[in-house]
Amino acid sequence: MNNQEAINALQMVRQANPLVHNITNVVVTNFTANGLLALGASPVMAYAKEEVADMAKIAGALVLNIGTLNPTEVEAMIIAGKAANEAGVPVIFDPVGAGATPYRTETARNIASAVQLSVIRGNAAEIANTIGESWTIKGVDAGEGSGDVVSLAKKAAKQLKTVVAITGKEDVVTDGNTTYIIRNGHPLLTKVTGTGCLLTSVIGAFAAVERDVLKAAAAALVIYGVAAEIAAKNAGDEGPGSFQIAFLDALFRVGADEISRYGRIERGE
Ligand code: ATP
Ligand code: TZP
Ligand code: MG
Ligand code: MG
Repeated sequence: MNNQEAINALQMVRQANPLVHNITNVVVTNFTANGLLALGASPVMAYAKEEVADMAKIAGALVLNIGTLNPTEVEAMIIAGKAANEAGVPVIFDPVGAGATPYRTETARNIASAVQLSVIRGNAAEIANTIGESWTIKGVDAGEGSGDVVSLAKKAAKQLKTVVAITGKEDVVTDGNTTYIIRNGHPLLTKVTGTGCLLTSVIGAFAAVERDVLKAAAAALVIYGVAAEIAAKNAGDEGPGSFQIAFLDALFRVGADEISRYGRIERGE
């Protein structure tokens, strides 16, 4: 995986304009739809258990996000996830806040066992808690944890048989055998709610067009991080509000030139 392959994947997203079915949280719905549109994908949010299977089957990817979970929605997520599995549609999971409450932790584990995931993306605490490791978490933000994030990601990938992306200042993505470290992004991403959730949906857009899900996830991480760096340059001094808008613009404009110049993706151990 290198910058050129990430550029190729971005071109595929923009050409194919894949439908990304999101069952996500109420905080980030609008930002997620706008971010996917800016990137070049086609978002749809559909939640009713009566329609989620039909929508998931025709989508390029299904994104499940438990940020503001409730039992009705969780039931719909599992119906959608199983339908996507049957239709060969990749399922991307964001276990928002796993570890913060027992209900969230149990739900994250239930979804990960009921549905074959293609990618799970979260902070270190969320991934750790989803696989039964302890790691402290405060609400939906990663707490202090000890331990090696690369080892945690590999362990989760093997246990859940999926690609795992753990994000933070640096991002780690692995299928349990091959690992990449991505050193892009900007601290202002931590001051805009939903930037993690949108990233999970952006991984969905890439997984819809690139069958190698490890490459798809790595491409999404590097492009997202480069877009954040561009946005910070254009509007960062103003603060999170201007950054949020500049970031949507950067997802729309980011291209081969910036990715080859600023992309920092490395093979890990
Ligand atoms: P958390 O709740 O822990 O913030 P999250 O779900 O919001 O988790 P993040 O880990 O914040 O997800 O990842 C979202 C994006 O922000 C990723 O592209 C990541 O690389 C980037 N990011 C997070 N922290 C930093 C940082 N300190 N510096 C640069 N980029 C960052
Ligand atoms: N509360 C429940 S979901 C949510 C909040 C604040 C959004 C979390 O978004 P992200 O992308 O993890 O920062
Ligand atoms: Mg964050
Ligand atoms: Mg999150």
